[in-house]
Amino acid sequence: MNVSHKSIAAATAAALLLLLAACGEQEGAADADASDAIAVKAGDSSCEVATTTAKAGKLTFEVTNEGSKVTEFYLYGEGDRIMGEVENISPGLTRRLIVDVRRAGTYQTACKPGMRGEGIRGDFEVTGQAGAQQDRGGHLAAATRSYKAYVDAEVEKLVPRTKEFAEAVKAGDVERAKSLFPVARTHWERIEPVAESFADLDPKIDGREDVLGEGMAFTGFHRLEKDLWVSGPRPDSARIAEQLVADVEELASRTRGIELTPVALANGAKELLDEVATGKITGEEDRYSHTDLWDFQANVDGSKAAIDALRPAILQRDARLPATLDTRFAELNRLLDKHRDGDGFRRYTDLSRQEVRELASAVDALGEPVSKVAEVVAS
Ligand SMILES: [Cu+2]
Repeated sequence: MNVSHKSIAAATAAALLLLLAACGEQEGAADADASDAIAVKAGDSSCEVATTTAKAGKLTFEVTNEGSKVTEFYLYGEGDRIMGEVENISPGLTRRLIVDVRRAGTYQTACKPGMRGEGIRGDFEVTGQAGAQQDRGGHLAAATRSYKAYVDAEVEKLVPRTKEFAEAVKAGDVERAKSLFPVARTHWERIEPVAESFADLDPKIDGREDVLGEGMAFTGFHRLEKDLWVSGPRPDSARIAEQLVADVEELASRTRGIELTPVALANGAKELLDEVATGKITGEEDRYSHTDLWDFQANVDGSKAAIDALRPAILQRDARLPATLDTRFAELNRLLDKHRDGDGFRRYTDLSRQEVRELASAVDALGEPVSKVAEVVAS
C-alpha cells in the first residue's frame, strides 16, 4: 500500500532509513538544471508551487520541505490518478520529481505534510501538446511496450490467484487460504506503482487497519490476513473475499487502457524501493502473517522489470549506470535468497536485527542509482 496511508510511526522509521540515502539525493539535486525546475515550498499547512501553468512535456518539480513533518508531493490527473509522486521528504530536504505529462488539461498538485490525507491541493494547468521525445533506435518506445507487457502478465496472474485465495477463504479452509495469501499478493506487489495509481482502489485492496481514511471500511488483503491469522474466520469474511475479487477485477480492466511513459517506469522503479524501505523493512505490511519477505521480493522484482525494460535506453545515455544497477540488484537478491524457505520465505519476525540491517542497507544502496534513472531517461 502507498506510504501516504501508512502510520506516522512507519514514516518516522522510514525517515531514519532515508537519512542514509539523503546525501545521494542531494547530490542529484545540485547538478540539476535549476532553470526549468518548478520550485515547490512544502510547509506544514501550505504548498506553494512557483507556477501553476506549464507546457505539456517533461515537468520537473523541485520540492523543498520547509515544514516540521515528513512530507510528500503528488501530481494528480483526471479521476485522481497519480501521475507522479515523491515520498518521504524529511524536513529541510529537497527532492525532485520528473513527470512526463503528455496531455493538456487541469491537473492538481498536492503536498501531504505528515504523509496522509488528501493533501493541500492546487490546480495546475497544462497546455499544448508534448512533442515526441527524441528516441534514437526506438529504445524508449520499446521500454514502455515491454514493461506494459510485464504489467499485463502480472495482472493476468493476479486475478486468478486472488480468486483461488478468495475461494479458500469462503470455504473456510484456513490453512489453504494462508498458503495462497502471499502468492496472490506477489502479483499485486510487483506492479504496485501502477496498481496504486488508482487512488480509490488501493486502500480497498491493500489498506491497513490503522491508516485508513475516515469512514473507510477495513477491507481487502490485510483485513483477510487478520481474519486468518488473528481472529479466525468471521461472519463477513466471505463477503470481504468476494469484494476483493471484484476490486481486483476492476483494477485489471482499468490497467488495460493505461498509458505509460519511460519516466513513469523509472519513477515506478524507485517507488517500489521506497515501498520496501517504508513498509517491508519495518515488518508493517504483513503484520499478522509476517510474510513480508514475499512482498519485499515482489517489489524488487517489479523494480528490476522496469529497469530491465529501460536498460538499452539507459545505456545509450549513461554508459556506466547499468553496471551499477546490475551489481546492486544482484547484491539485494543475494541477501533475499538467504531467507528463502521452500517455495517462499522465512517469517519476517524470524530475522535477526543484523539481517534486517543488512537488507535495509542493500535497499538504500540500490535506491541511490535507481533514483538517477528518471533524470537519465528524460534527457
Ligand atoms: Cu502495499
